[in-house]
Amino acid sequence: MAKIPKKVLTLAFIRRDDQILLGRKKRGFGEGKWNGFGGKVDLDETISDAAVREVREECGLLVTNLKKLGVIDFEFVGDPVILNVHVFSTVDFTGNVTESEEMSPQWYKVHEVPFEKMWKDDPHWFPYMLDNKKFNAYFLFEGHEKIISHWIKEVESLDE
Ligand code: 8OG
Repeated sequence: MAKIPKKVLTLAFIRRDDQILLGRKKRGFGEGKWNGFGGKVDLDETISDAAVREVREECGLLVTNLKKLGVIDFEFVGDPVILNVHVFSTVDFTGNVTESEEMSPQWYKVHEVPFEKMWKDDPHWFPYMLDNKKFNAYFLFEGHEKIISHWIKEVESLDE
């Protein structure tokens, strides 16, 4: 049987008191949507190294103590590639929040996260992430705005 190609991506969230740092994506995949910070893992780096690098590139902060909280697979009807997104969170960072070519960052109160301007799946798994609960999830999209099926479950541990 043919192997399903997976594209490994990072997605990191930074917390401060009752706030979470989100960025409005200025270009490319998910343009206009608010999200955490992340992107593709390079061949020569670990997933968590990629997560640190992407945060620095996209909002200027140097993060440490990233905790992996979730792994989500996204499938799109008609596309053989599965997006395998590794979700991290941390409260530890140094530096100043700066806008980048890719992201316009802004702190939001955790109960004021703008789900109406985010990916449709986010309201399903944000509660786990915001509660620091580990989870696995799967979403099947038709286009970029419609979820056809999904599952989500809390887990004891996640593979590194
Ligand atoms: O390199 P690029 O910016 O294209 O990477 C895509 C980023 O978007 C990466 O951080 C993973 C993240 N991402 C998806 N799908 C979804 C989604 O449905 N919800 C959220 N919150 N993030 C997503 O690729």
